[in-house]
Amino acid sequence: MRISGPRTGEILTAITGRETWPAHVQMPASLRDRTGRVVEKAMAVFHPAPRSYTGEDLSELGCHGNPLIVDSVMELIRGTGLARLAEKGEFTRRAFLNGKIDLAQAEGVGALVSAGSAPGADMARSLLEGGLSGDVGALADEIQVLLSSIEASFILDEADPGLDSLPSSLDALLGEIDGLLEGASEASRIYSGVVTTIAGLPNAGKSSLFNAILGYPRAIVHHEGGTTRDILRERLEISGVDFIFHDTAGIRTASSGPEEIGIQNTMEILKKSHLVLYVVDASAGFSPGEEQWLNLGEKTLIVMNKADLVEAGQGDGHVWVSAKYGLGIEGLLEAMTSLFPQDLPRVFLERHAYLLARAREDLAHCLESARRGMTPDALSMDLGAALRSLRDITGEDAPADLLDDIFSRFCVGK
Ligand SMILES: Nc1nc2c(ncn2[C@@H]2O[C@H](COP(=O)(O)OP(=O)(O)O)[C@@H](O)[C@H]2O)c(=O)[nH]1
Ligand SMILES: [Mg+2]
Repeated sequence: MRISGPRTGEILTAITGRETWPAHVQMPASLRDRTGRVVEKAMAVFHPAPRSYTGEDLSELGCHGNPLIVDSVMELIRGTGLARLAEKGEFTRRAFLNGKIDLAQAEGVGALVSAGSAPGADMARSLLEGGLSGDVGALADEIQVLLSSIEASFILDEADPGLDSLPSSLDALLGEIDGLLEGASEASRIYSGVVTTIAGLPNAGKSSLFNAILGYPRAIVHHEGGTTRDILRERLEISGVDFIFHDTAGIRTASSGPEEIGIQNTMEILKKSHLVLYVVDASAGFSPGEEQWLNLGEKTLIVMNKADLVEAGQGDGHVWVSAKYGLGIEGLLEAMTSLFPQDLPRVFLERHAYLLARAREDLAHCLESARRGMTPDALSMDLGAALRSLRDITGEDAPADLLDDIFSRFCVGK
């Protein structure tokens, strides 16, 4: 557990009896209550300001993980009357307010804690280490240079506003932002895990495909329609992307009882899906009216199953497999992973993507205005707006309610 704030040293002394603490050195410490009883033998380290996570005096106590012991140590600290429980994200918020990290990096801390996949954790770590902040800072600096030369020309008539080279500079900036935004929406899926639903008519072979992908018989397969009613869920990492597979009840309208409820559940999960594997029995082909079930998720791959029973269609844009005989599964997995970027993008949080897109809009508007020969005044307004959006990413002058919103999603102790 961590203690931070100007009175950290006093608290440490009160609970350990030790008067002086060497900086950044871990020491064994007996934590005692007021009667002198040892509550816990802990390891303690004192980080004096400013070389600490929060930038203030900070101490870390390592104690045994048993919640009973943790509670009694917390009680001991609270009993000094010098401390209170931290709010959600308060350590990181203080680190931000004391200039140890910028807002994007602070968001990286939160993202790291709640990442739903291994690549998600990698993206969060890069954010925390300042990857995006560096890119955004460089963009902002470039815009600031353009803006400064235009603004200088307002004051000094002879100063060159640099309008000749402005369009090419703006072009380059737009390209850089496009590069950052590339794959951003897929990245947010990769971060949390790709919600993938296997859907199709009864008996298309959905459960067989689910089993073939997982590599073991997870779901019951039966020649009778309506076998699968509950949604089965399994996570599998394929080429660095976490897919969360759902095997569902076959969709058909003429159904009742538990099967009908199963189908309602299927519709719900379909609408929440990032990827739908829509399975068709190739020996039967598409049924009339089946198109309405396609494209309910964000992306859809049509999987023609039972390829062993028919001549495979060539170049029809569908993926052909035989789930029963495990044929074509590799190709399907490749088709799935190719829908997601292989190099992890820098931008995976909505707020960053939104602000970058806004900056892009202002720069594009500026470029158009420059080409139409608009006044430097109009150009500087666009550049100023773009700059503000970029500065919002790293949180310069961030309003308190934005900080509340961001840090309230953290857990206590971060
Ligand atoms: N010939 C053939 N039969 C298959 C294939 N995949 C599934 N089946 C059969 O189709 C029937 C329905 O399969 P199932 O996976 O339960 O379909 P679901 O209702 O869509 O989940 C079962 O009898 C399976 O053995 C395949 O690739 N080839
Ligand atoms: Mg099934």
